[in-house]
Amino acid sequence: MSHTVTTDFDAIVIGAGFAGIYQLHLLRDKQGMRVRAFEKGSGIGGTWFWNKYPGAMSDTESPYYRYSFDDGLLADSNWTRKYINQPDILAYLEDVVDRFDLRKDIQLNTEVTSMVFDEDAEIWTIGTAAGESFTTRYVVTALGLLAATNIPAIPGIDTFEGRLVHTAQWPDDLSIEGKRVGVIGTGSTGTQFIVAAARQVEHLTVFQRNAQYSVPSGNGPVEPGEVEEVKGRFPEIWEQVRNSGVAFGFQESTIATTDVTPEERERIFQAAWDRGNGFYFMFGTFNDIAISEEANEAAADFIRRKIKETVKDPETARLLTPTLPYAKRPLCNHNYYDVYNQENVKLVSIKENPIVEITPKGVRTADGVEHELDVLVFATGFDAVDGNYRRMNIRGRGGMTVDEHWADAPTSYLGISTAGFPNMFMVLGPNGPFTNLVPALEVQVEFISSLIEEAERTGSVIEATQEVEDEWTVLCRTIADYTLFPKTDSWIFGANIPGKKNTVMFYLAGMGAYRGVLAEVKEKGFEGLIAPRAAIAA
Ligand code: FAD
Ligand code: NA7
Repeated sequence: MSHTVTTDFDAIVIGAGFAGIYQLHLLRDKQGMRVRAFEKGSGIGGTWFWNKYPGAMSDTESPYYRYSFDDGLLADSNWTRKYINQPDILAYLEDVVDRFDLRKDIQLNTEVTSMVFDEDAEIWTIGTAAGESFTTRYVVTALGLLAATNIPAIPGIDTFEGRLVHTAQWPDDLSIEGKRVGVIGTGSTGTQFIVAAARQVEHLTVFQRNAQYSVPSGNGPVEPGEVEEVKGRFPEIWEQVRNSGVAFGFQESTIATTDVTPEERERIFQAAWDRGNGFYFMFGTFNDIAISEEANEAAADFIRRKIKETVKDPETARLLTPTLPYAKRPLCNHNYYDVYNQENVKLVSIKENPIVEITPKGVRTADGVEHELDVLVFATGFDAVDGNYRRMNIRGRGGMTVDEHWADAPTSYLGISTAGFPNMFMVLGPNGPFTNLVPALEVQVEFISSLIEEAERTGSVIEATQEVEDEWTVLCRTIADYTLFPKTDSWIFGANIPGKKNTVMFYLAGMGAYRGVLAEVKEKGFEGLIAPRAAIAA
């Protein structure tokens, strides 16, 4: 029994991004546990440590892309623009780590390669790439859902003589100023990079597979006094965020596109276009864009017309115009489509003219053209959600690996616990909430803390039953099928990785509903998560 066995730590946290940092703080400082966090990077910050590409930033507006758990931290917070750039988010997290004196309990440069559960002792043994090994009663995997990089296997990739980088592994010494740069990928990352790179490079070649819908971000400096005014309203702001759908700090629309005249619809879309923000455009304008094909087409049509108005070369405009539904994670950028009016920017549709190979000098496309490059950037995204889990050797009950348990698809109960892996808690695991993620992970970290508290109090182990896990998977699938998101291939369903099964990976009912479920589970004594000891033994 775990309580009678001596372990190196009470709890181990893996990952030192937003989630791991907060989890370490709660377990160590509020629950008095012996905790260590392990991070494979040489610095803290997770996403914001790794993603140092030009243009890297949050597209959640500044007031809402931060922790809300500490009043003092909120009172001292500051921002200068509508969105926070990567260096400032990283600096914020560095401050948080110092403020709560967390650094001494974070072991950097340490990749956890294995986690093995001992059923008799009810403890986990954690192994690192350097060959260290540590025992613990609880493990929190705060591995990040967008942290395992995806680099497509393009023929000739190893022959390139210039610099070849993935946006999430941007080297500190790489400058693109005055260079000939190519970028593959036009998702959230690719479009951010394109806007920033177009200002610096001699020439930019954009290799686009599917055209994207991007709306303006409305980025710019904040008005004088705005920060103080917002800070004064933080209590009500967080109340709203936690009870909303997407948790982006605005009230979701309650009207359908069919509730208004075509003129009024146009006015609402235009107002959202002028205001900026991708989630606002999709969820703040009307309540049916993500669920009704007609409504979706109305929004898509508005954006397509904007592309036509903006992009001067008709052929480039055609290639930039999406034809699929507007149903990926909504994007926003500052002047994205305008970039293609610049002389030094060229768009190549690799849907119509595929990449054949990477050569020592650049990229050759099917039309025979060799695009010569000094730097080739992969903005090709991530093996999202379960990617980092499958890269580790995680063994639960009976030596079962997480890969075996997830042979069909990655699953969990509440995005937090998965059957057969006792006292292992995931932050942003499969089928967690699809929202602004810092408030979402705060909610999960706090729930995990209360689960561990309960386990300590009752001497039990925490583990989802297969039954509740299966029910949750069906619920997530049902909710997803009610939306249009499954109609396009994206990382939200694991459909961006060749060979990866297209499956539901998120709970799409929103933050308020998710919190409601967690509250109910807690009220019922963590039903489905704490099995009576006799049942575990059986
Ligand atoms: P991460 O920040 O990904 O941290 C996970 C950490 O775990 C990493 O540091 C990783 O190195 C470490 N790790 C993983 N495996 C191991 C291992 N085996 N051993 C040791 N350490 C390990 N979300 C939003 O809500 N709004 C946004 O605007 C937004 N913008 C984004 C922009 C970009 C470019 C990207 C990539 C993501 C963005 N996200 C955004 C999502 C973002 O990942 C989350 O908001 C948040 O940062 C996740 O924090 P985390 O701690 O859960 O994970
Ligand atoms: P995304 O959103 O997965 O975008 C990846 C982009 O790379 C997208 O345009 C893909 O085209 C393209 N891609 C992926 N694989 C290939 C191959 N094999 N060939 C050509 N092009 C390819 O990742 P991001 O990093 O932009 O954003 C992920 C999240 O991080 C984002 O939602 C934010 O939350 C932050 P496709 O569109 O699939 O045709």
